[in-house]
Amino acid sequence: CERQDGRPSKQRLLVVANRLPVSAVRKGEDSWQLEISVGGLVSALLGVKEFDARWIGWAGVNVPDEIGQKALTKALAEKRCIPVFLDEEIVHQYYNGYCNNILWPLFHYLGLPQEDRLATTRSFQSQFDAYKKANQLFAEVVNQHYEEGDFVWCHDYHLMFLPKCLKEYNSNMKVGWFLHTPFPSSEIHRTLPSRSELLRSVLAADLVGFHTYDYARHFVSACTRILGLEGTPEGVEDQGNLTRVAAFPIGIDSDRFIRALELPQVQNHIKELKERFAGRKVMLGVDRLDMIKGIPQKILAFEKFLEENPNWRDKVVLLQIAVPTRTDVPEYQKLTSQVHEIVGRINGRFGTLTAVPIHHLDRSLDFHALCALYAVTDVALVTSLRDGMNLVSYEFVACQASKKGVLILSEFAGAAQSLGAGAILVNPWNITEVAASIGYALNMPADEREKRHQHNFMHVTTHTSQEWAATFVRSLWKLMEIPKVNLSF
Ligand code: ADQ
Repeated sequence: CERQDGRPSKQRLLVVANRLPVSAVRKGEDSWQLEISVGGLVSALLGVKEFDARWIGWAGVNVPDEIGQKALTKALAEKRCIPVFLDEEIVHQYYNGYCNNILWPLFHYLGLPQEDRLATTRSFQSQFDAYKKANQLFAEVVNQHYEEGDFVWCHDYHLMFLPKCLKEYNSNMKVGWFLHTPFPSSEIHRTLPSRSELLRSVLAADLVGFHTYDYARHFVSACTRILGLEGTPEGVEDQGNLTRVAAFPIGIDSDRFIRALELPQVQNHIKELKERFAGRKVMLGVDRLDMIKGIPQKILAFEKFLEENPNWRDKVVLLQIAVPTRTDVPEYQKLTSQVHEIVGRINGRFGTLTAVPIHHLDRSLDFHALCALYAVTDVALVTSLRDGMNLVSYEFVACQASKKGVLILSEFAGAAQSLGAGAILVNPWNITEVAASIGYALNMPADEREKRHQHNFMHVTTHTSQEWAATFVRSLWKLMEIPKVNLSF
């Protein structure tokens, strides 16, 4: 499909992320079943209609044989996806090791698990080598599929080495890189043995994006302090080249949530939930079961609230939906048992023969059930210890047009910068403060709830995922008109 001037009508976009937006299950030697996985990044990019996008990433399975690889490649092509094949050892060292055991906790200010500290220090170099090797494999696949004029958009902390690898293949390639987690203070980043190599590699991109202005500022100051480069209002200057650095706050496809509330199956769910919890206020937590989400802290704050407010004990219920992730990692298994232990203790302490104060589910909910839950909630509790943005807070607001419930939100989630004026902001480490906020939220008068909700609803429905993706790609486009500024004379 071409325009009159001979150029294709839609800009081609190669989206590169560690995981593809589908999960693959092998059904036979040469047959695969694919399921779309729904998540923040997937729904954000599905909304980008003005680009001709293809997705490059790992399918999440080990496929050692050629027959399997060919069949999977063919099946994925129908979904406009291109696989990167990684063997088990690389996945172990790159994904479980360097990405999840080192970068993820570090970028969320959590440090390394105590007992792992020395072991990780010893294996650091081999994990970083695997990380670079994996990024190189991604680059090879991108290069094979790249056509002159394509934009390449790399995502997240798994692929910080990718911009450099891509530019080594082709210095004309237009490359953007976006981080979905926080970028920590330079004082944290400088503890990484590979600190300089990672920064220099990211700087090879033309455009570098973060959720908030603070994360962008931390990145620029890490480049200044660690690499001795100059930070400018537009970005970072490295060897005569200016790399643009900016904030692009992500959003959700709010219409999808608002429309879903009208569906009969969602309405039925809502009716059932209202009957089930009649006479009680509903508080809700929806999180991946991860240390960064502050689930134990949230539950302890709820316990404190019940302790201090006996009159509320049979009038409120906390529904905590926690989808397990990284279940093979001991630290995550420990977190699961810790949460179960606290929930059991509190239910034993405050439950009656007919009702318990906390319903904790270790699983994922389907989209319709999730919308119904959001709609019947009086108070949502998002108590992340750190969170790049946090889309759950946005999803809750989108589903609250009739109820106008209250959002209690961690000041350490990126969303605090956009929903702060409508939410009650808390320090999740301070359970006394969170408990007091629960009381405040449950007793909040209708006019204050209305005002706070309107503020957040306006933001969530106007700063959508589609806007986010389109703004990032348009900014990359603009840089094509103003080629990467060469400041050396
Ligand atoms: P996550 O850490 O996964 O994302 P979040 O932004 O809250 O966090 O997105 C989670 C998504 O998974 C939401 O769409 C939510 O509905 C869904 N989800 C979570 N628990 C669920 C459950 N039990 N059942 C069903 N669905 C569930 C990372 C960063 C965030 C950043 C996003 C996008 O850590 O800070 O906001 O990427 O950039």
